[in-house]
Amino acid sequence: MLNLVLFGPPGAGKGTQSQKLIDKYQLVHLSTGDILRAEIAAGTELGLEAKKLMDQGVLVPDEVVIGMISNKLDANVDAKGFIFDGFPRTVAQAEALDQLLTSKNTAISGMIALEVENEELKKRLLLRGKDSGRADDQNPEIIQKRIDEYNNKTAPVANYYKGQDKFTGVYGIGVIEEIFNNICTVVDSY
Ligand code: B4P
Repeated sequence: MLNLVLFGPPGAGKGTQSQKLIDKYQLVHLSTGDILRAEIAAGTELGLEAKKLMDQGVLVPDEVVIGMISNKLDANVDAKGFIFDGFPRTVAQAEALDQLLTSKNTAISGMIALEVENEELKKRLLLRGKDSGRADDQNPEIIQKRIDEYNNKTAPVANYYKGQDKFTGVYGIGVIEEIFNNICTVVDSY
């Protein structure tokens, strides 16, 4: 199985590149951000709780997102592989993901980290905020909070995969197609 973790700060291009990877490698896309937004749209209790946190730019509790991923893995037993987009975002989530995959006799093939400087991230998110309707993309202070959450809680996840010799960084500024080709070179080496 091909199981990819697509990693990077908010606005690095994870969602953008995931769509292209799904088409090329026929993987199931698991974006915790998308799953949470679907819960919000459906007005579930989980969605209402998540919305309060997401609108402030802070992470949703680990047990909530780990439970969501576990359900999605169970619902896709015949998948050729998965793209984990925006997950794991804490070391606890990374450990839980390893356990879930081990119980299914599979493992992460590798983490690909999109590397983009802060100023570019802010520019992209504010631009998307103009027509996405996403509250967390419209306010520079909330965007900064998301970047701070990333630096404090999520960046250490890279070391977790470096420790397993599964980490590769890819420069994430430039033409989307060229970044995609660089990612594919890494994927094809697994
Ligand atoms: P996410 O939905 O994961 O959102 P994100 O970090 O903003 O990244 P996204 O994938 O959407 O953006 P992309 O980089 O593709 O998370 C939102 C919130 O949900 C979090 O703040 C948190 O509260 C919660 N959450 C989600 N997962 C969680 C977890 N595991 N644990 C706890 N909480 C969790 O793209 C950004 C923009 O850049 C786009 O407009 C795109 O068009 C543009 N872009 C992409 N590539 C470009 C390029 N090369 N050049 C120019 N622009 C580009």
